[in-house]
Amino acid sequence: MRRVRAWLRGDERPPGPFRPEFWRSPLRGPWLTSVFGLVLLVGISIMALTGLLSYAAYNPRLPGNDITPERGLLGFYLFDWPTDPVWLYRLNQGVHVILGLTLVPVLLAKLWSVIPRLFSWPPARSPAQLLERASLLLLVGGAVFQFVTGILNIQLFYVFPFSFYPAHLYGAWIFLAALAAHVVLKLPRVITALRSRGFRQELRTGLRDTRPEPPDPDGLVPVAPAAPTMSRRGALAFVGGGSLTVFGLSVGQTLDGPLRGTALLAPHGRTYGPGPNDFQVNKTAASLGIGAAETGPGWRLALTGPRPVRLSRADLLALPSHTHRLPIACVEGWSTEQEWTGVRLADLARLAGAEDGTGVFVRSLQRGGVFSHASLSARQVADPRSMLALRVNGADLSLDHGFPARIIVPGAPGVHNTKWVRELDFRSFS
Ligand SMILES: Nc1nc2c(c(=O)[nH]1)N[C@H]1C(S)=C(S)[C@@H](COP(=O)(O)O)O[C@H]1N2
Ligand SMILES: [Mo]
Repeated sequence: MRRVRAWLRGDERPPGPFRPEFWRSPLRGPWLTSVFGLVLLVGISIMALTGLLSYAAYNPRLPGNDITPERGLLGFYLFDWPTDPVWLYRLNQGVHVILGLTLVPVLLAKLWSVIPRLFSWPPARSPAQLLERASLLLLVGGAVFQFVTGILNIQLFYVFPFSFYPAHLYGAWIFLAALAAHVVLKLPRVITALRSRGFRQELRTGLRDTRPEPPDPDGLVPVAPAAPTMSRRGALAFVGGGSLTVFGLSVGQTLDGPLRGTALLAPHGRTYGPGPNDFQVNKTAASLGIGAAETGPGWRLALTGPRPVRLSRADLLALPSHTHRLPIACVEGWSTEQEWTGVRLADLARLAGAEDGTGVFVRSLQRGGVFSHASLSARQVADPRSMLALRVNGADLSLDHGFPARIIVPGAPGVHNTKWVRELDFRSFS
């Protein structure tokens, strides 16, 4: 009892990880932590930029597109997402997802390198210190939360009890605020630490000459270091090798083509359909209960506008058709480029009597869920490559790829390429 009181007063530390002697790795120290921290800072800055752009790409100001309508001020930077270059969203999302995966080993290494700080005792000596530690909770918790929700999402493994989009968006802002404070607070120490040892020199230092860094005020350097079993260069190679492995086994799902087969960590398997339709499927028709009944000869496309029209697939095939190679790029990081043939959205708008400059609200046969509808902007409708696709790679669309008709818009997120379209409702959004 007296023991516990002494711990609580801070006169004595509880045993185990709360004692500095517990942490013995001779590699821990401000230099190594700063190297990992710097890599993360650069990487996470790119993650933040691509993440916020990814949100803008949804054109969330258009009706029905936003999964986080209560975003308030956080939408301050939104802009009308362009259709050119067509690879913009593909690149953005590929970088966001693949870089995120690649940074995982670095994040783990960084957390490992500072873990003694988690057990510093007493937990706080002053209100200011308490505040600092609370901000670290947001920082570490925020980082772990963003990486875990992101990775679970690309695995389509929705085990968390909340919706991914708002969680990942609001989580990002909380994490970025904590990160900004952390960087401002730590920058002077990082600079000193990085100057304390030459990077090249460290890469030339083998196990035999590996010594602990000099004692530091933060207590990262062990007071009772064990003999090294790995050099700093070995630790960097280990973490870097882990990152390279993750990168090498995932990048193929973004690059597509022959490299698709190398994406062993990609969650979606490898074959998807017959012949020309053999490319990645997001959700299959069967999984949504869409079958021959509603997609068969009785299917009609409704064009809603000043002059409503109903068209069969044969009617659509008789209209002027256009063919373009365009990507489907999913928010989950995979992408694929295919040759699509169909009718221009702008032609369909004119057919429905819509004025120039109208957008379109697209409805799918699929009922319910965020995929059952999407708004496309006036700019997207006006692009001559935006189409209601009927065929792909010279064959009819397969049911899984959206037969009888689907949307293909250059540069749009995959989720706006609505499959199994039943209605195009041309409207002015401004
Ligand atoms: N109706 C409907 N359209 C949809 C989807 C869906 O689940 N339902 N998935 C979207 C998403 S998230 C992507 S990435 C693309 C994938 O198209 P694909 O399955 O033909 O490759 O379709 C989009 N269109
Ligand atoms: Mo997607």
